[in-house]
Amino acid sequence: TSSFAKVAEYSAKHPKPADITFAYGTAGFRTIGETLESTVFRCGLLAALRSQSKQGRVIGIMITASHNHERDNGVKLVDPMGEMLQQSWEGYCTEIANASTDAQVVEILSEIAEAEGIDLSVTPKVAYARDTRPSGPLLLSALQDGLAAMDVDATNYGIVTTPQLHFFVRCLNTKGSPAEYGEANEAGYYRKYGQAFLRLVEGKPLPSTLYIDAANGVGAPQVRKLAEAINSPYFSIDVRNTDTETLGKLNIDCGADYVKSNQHQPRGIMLTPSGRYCSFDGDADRILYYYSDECGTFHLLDGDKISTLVATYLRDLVATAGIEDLDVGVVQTAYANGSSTRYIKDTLKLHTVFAMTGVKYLHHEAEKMNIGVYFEANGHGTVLFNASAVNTLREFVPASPAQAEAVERLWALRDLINESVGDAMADMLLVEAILICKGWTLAQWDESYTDLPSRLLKVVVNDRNIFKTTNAEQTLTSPHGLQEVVDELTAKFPKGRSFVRPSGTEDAVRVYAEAATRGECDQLAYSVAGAVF
Ligand code: NG1
Ligand code: ZN
Repeated sequence: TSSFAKVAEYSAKHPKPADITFAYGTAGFRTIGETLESTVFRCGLLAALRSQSKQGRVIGIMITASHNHERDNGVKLVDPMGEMLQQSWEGYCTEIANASTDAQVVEILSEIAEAEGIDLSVTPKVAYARDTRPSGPLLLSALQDGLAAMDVDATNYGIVTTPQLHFFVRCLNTKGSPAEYGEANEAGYYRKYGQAFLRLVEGKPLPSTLYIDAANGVGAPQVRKLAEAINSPYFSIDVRNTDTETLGKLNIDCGADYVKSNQHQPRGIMLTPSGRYCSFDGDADRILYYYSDECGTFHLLDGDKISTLVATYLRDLVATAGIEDLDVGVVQTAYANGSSTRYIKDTLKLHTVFAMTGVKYLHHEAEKMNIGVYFEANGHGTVLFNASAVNTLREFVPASPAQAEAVERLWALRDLINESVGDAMADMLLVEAILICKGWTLAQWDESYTDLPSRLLKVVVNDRNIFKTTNAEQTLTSPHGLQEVVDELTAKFPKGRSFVRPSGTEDAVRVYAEAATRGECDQLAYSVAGAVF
């Protein structure tokens, strides 16, 4: 059709590598950066179509590979409210990425337009950005060709964090509505979160400096801008691993993924007792805290600890406010430490559910709760207030100044949350605000429960596609008989828990194990890995 008149010509500039099959997975497309040119170009086309299918609402595109190696890159689409792309469109992405000719690309666009009943006269709108990776500029220009081919009204946000791009998309699409989310630019982002943070902490004792490991990624310049905008001793930071220029530094020996996998501090950070530390990942959508005790032992405060801290604080505020019928729930994945799950159920007495790995699954479960707190153990997560929670809060009439203050704090907390997606900077301010309000050190926060020793292993197999799971990915249904072996091995260890699942982002199978002691946990992990291999 004439709507796609320019597509074939532009597409010819970005031929698909013949030997690669691309797949839109949990984190969009992700592989060696240089091989993604055609895919990113085609994502531009598809984003345009997606925008037209949403009556011209803005669709986001982020070029990043998060915590993965610097040579990798990736691309994902962001839906109008800043959430991950609707699942039914992931298949379209995979389909168009693998079209072998330019004519086929056009054909697939036409087919989707027809299948979805898309009005092609609508002007498509797209907002896009990238992280600091060296392949970023190449992929960005491929994307711009895709947008030009579809006459998209496009906004380039330059180099920002993944959650900032999600935020901008949501702001653009709610502008002028009662659900207006904020101003769709960097200053608007820093202002919104900075102000909400200060509303919560004003008048409380000042915290000590927070050391931030920015993974030599995009979080480094952005968190400095955040600190400038907040401009308050309540947010005194020292940012380390800020070199986004030198090749070979991104995520190497630093960043949230490194700290979580290795259970020790990153390069560039010396731990002293009572010091406060956190790490972002390469695109600043994950955060973890850690500290060292007097004996020099490393303690990690992971996504589960953040989740329980936040859920406890919210639960207590709801109770203080005297609001009934406002339930706080927690969504976890199977990677959540068993101690955290037990703590949420038995001590906090909060509702908790397991979702599949990948934030979109957690997000959907959290939407079903009044106030849903969701975090992956690796530090990716956020909090959602659903429509009924917002209504309840709006209509609630406080009966005392203490109740009124608690309600006020709940509103401020909601403003401090990036509801579109997990956000290292927003989550950091959230944790900081809660710690300041409670007057807690990291060690005091850590006291709530003790993690069981755990181990996550990556096993490279011939074909990970033969591994199929059920029960929120905790039980294998294929290959035949393997789950029985895992069960037998697990039963040998006190507090043993282990599961095997194919990675959604890497060509590997992951083995997780936990048990009462470090030695038993490692024995379990390695014996299960042996059975998988
Ligand atoms: P996969 O590769 O499917 O295990 C990893 C993380 C997820 C999520 C995605 C997206 C673990 C065990 N898995 O998924 O939690 O963050 O990457 O980045 O951490
Ligand atoms: Zn990330």
